[in-house]
Amino acid sequence: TPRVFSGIQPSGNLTLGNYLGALKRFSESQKTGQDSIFCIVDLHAITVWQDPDKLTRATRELTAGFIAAGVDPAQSILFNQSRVVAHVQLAWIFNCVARLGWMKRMTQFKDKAGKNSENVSLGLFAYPALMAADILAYHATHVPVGEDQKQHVELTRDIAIKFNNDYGADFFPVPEPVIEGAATRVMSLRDGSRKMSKSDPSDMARINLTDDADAISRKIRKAKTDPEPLPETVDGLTDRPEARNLVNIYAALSGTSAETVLAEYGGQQFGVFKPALAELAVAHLTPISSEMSRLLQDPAEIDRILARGAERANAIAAPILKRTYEIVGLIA
Ligand code: AQP
Repeated sequence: TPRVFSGIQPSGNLTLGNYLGALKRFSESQKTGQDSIFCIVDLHAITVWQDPDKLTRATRELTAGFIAAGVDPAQSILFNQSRVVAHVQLAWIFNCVARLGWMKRMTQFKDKAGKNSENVSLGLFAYPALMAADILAYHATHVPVGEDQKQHVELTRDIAIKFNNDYGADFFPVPEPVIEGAATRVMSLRDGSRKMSKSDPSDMARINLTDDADAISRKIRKAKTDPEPLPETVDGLTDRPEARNLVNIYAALSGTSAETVLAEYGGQQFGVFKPALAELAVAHLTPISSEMSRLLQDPAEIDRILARGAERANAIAAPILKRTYEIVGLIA
């Protein structure tokens, strides 16, 4: 049976990229009635040092973000990763299955480590093995993610296949990345060649889900663009990364395609398009941010939601972990 798993790190402010690439699609996949598990991956977040109080706060904020974006914790399972021990236990097994060479090819590690790779945490390097454990601990089959996570899901597939081969067991399903929609890779508002990211030092580069209407409008108005009007067709967006990004954001927010957006705005100046985009983004995002603030007024309730989610998650993962140990020959 199909089962969806996906996670988001509580590593800062949720961005429009996280919303369009992940959250919005999670609530859509839930509507199809699929069995879905959503995880706040706090153990991934600490691969880069996090202030402890901020991490706790970001975990609750992200929980509120999931719910405000439409994930129903009574239907889907919503919990924080560190609460379910199977993730780390399975990650160790996968550290022993994955090869060093596979890890060295991960572009996210190379991007995040930069030139200083001797000095980053071992956890940052091993991150994809933990991510494989997150997914496979539930025998998940579908992983909705943004484009940036595709390589990690492919590594998860390699780990599942190698484990099954190494132990002659047809045990782990080989999961599929699900990357669809108009905005699978939302780019920075300041630089069309870099993805919009929670941890970008420039706040003007991203729209945060908690931004108010003024901030959203200002960031869109100041977004980097070229001086040309919008093209009539999507072919005209080639080599215009900033224009393409804004058109894709408009398409994703309005649930249409870039073609449809250009049918309306092709030939128009950014002076016309940007205010329309700002209005659309404000209409879409401000109800989410006010619902988040409302939920955050009761942190104890958020903690109860996470605790219940973790119990349900553990009930699925614990037997899968036990069977994995037996397959490996560990006395479980
Ligand atoms: N710019 C983006 N466009 C589309 N999808 C995106 N995602 C992230 N950025 C974009 C998707 O959001 C989900 C959660 O991502 P994550 O928290 O696991 O970490 P990330 O991919 O590394 O995202 P960030 O925002 O850039 O975080 P930091 O700055 O902490 O590294 C994933 O499904 C991801 O694809």
